[in-house]
Amino acid sequence: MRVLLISPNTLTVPYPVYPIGLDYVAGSIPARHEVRIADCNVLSHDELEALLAEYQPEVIGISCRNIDNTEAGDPLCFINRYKELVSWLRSRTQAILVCGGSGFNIMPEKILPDLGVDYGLVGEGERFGLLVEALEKQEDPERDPRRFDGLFLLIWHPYREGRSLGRSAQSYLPAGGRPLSLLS
Ligand code: B12
Repeated sequence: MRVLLISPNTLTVPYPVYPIGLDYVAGSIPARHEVRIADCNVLSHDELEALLAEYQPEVIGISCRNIDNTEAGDPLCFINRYKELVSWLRSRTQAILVCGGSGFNIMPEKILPDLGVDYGLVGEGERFGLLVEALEKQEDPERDPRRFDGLFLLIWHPYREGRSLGRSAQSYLPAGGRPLSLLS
């Protein structure tokens, strides 16, 4: 499959950071898939648009590293920017959208439905490759969620084509995992 991993983080305080988490996610994807990383620190909006048109990704992973800047004196929240990115991507691609990252992990049960992505992977992204393989085979990850569980949880909210399929988002608690309230 053609996979695009996007780091939308452009925060420059205290300095721009390399999206190293996406390297780990990329490394989990078997080599026969094609993977590209788009770091918005160095890629303009127009360049991202051109990349989408040329590459035609089938799966897009979005890294939500920061949900806010944790600055009491000058607070910034980035959730709306992620939402805008998701709707912009939806208007330009049919790709399956997957969210993850350290900011996302803080409250995935809130962020996932708010963004309206197709899947959210909670915890380490090294299981992303399993999800890509399942999607390629058109398997429904919901049928055997234990395959994707490590120490953490996999949750998803099956939105397609901008609409909810009417199913509730699911969460699964493997042994040793932390509890997460089910989405409604
Ligand atoms: C090191 C660090 C820093 C360093 C970064 C140094 C550098 N050159 O990279 C410094 C001190 C500069 C820093 C600054 C900031 N940080 Co900081 N930082 C961290 C820390 C401790 C580790 C980050 C890291 O590198 N992890 C290692 C990588 C490999 O892991 P990862 O990115 O999490 O990626 C994994 C998963 O998240 C997941 N994943 C990631 N992306 C994706 C995408 C998909 C699709 C999927 C499926 C999975 C996935 O898979 C990856 C592999 O397992 C985390 C806390 C933590 N323990 O995670 C905070 C943390 C990321 N920082 C945070 C914050 C807020 C900031 C600042 C805004 C603080 C500030 N006001 O200055 C700035 C922002 C900087 C910027 N420009 O963006 C918050 C973000 C959460 C939030 N509140 O929004 C965290 C989580 C701390 C916290 N608990 O509040 N930070």
